[in-house]
Amino acid sequence: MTLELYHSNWSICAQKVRLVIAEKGLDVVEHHVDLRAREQQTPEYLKLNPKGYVPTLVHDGRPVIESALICEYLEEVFPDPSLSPSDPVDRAYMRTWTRRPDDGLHRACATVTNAIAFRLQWLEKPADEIAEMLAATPDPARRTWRRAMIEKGTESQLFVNAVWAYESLLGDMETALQDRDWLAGDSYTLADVSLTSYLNRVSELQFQPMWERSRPRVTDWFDRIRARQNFKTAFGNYPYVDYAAQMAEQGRIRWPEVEKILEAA
Ligand SMILES: N[C@@H](CCC(=O)N[C@@H](CS)C(=O)NCC(=O)O)C(=O)O
Repeated sequence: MTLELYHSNWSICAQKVRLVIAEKGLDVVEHHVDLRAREQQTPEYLKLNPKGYVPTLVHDGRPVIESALICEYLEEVFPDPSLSPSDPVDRAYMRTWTRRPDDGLHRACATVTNAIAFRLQWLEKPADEIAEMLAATPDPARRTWRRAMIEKGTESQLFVNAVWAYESLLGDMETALQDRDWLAGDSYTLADVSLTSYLNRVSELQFQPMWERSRPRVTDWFDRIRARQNFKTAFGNYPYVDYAAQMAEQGRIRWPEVEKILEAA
């Protein structure tokens, strides 16, 4: 049996899958995909993942794509230790959390990250390189989003919407955690796995006041999440020091804008 993971250290979706791999103690052969060198767009990689994204899991030669589905797949094939409730209704409830990234949270996360920090990496490049990258983005919605990130950054309405999406998520989490330790019940499940990297990203941007000021349950949840061994493995063993420093520096500069957006919510 061979498990292979195509991933990148700083990819939110790859972090999610690494949490499951670490929790279940699985051995994987790793392939690091350099997203900045656009290795995800090579014909060989597109054969595995036609969307040109990381992560991709390959199990005995057969690819599984989409991080939420990869997590469910690993849960199904390697059920110990369990990361889902035994009751079907509880499992359905768990999935209301695991689908949240695909319901808009992932785009919100990419928006805050790019509008604040990663756009600066593009702005250092010559205009014709930016134009070439945009022209090579076939999906017009994605192309428009990329252009807005680079040209407008936090001035874009997309940034405002992304901050509100986070605010709404954190409110829902605080409510859910009123009467239980973990998002989908008394044990740690894929619901908790699914949201970890999304909160971690905004904490990399130094936006923890979004929960530390007024959401004690989320604060406690995130402290317990970070104390887990799988978090230390899935994040700690895969550093991205330069990007983390850029996110922290730029996030601190932009925090007053975020506060204004939150006041207007
Ligand atoms: N829905 C996909 C999203 C994957 C995704 O957006 N991956 C990003 C990194 S977190 C990526 O590979 N980006 C490369 C690109 O946009 O070219 C999943 O959950 O796996």
